[in-house]
Amino acid sequence: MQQTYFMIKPEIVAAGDQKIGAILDIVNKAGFRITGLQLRELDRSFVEIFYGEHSERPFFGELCDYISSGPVVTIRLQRENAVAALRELIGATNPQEAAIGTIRNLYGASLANNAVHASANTDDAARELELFFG
Ligand code: FUP
Repeated sequence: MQQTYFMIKPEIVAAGDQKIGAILDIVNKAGFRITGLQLRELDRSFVEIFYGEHSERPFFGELCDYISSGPVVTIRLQRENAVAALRELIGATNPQEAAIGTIRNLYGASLANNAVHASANTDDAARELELFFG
């Protein structure tokens, strides 16, 4: 059974519990089991490590400011083929390009505020799970 890292971003948490519940329901109905979950505020320096692969990109500063701007929900998920299945369930990075019914299509506001994060591949999943869950 594979594990992956999933995160609900600050604007969704700030909007209230209903959206968190709705997103977790989608994930649950897709056959994922939640094996770890925390509501956390992330230090900017921690976010810089998490998004380290983007450190040279022009949006890096705003991305780190945003993710450290308020509480996020950090989640460990388990399922067969979890990494690829969760990426499909969340949809494209830009909500305007995300397939109908995906989480980013339903809850994402913009490229910068795209509701959720999911590990991009199995190496990232291992690194991100270690970072958040040890
Ligand atoms: P994803 O793996 O789908 O989360 O996408 P990326 O790793 O490419 O990007 C990480 C985050 O950076 C995205 F969730 C949103 C943000 N981003 C921007 O704000 N501007 C961009 O041009 C690209 C990404």
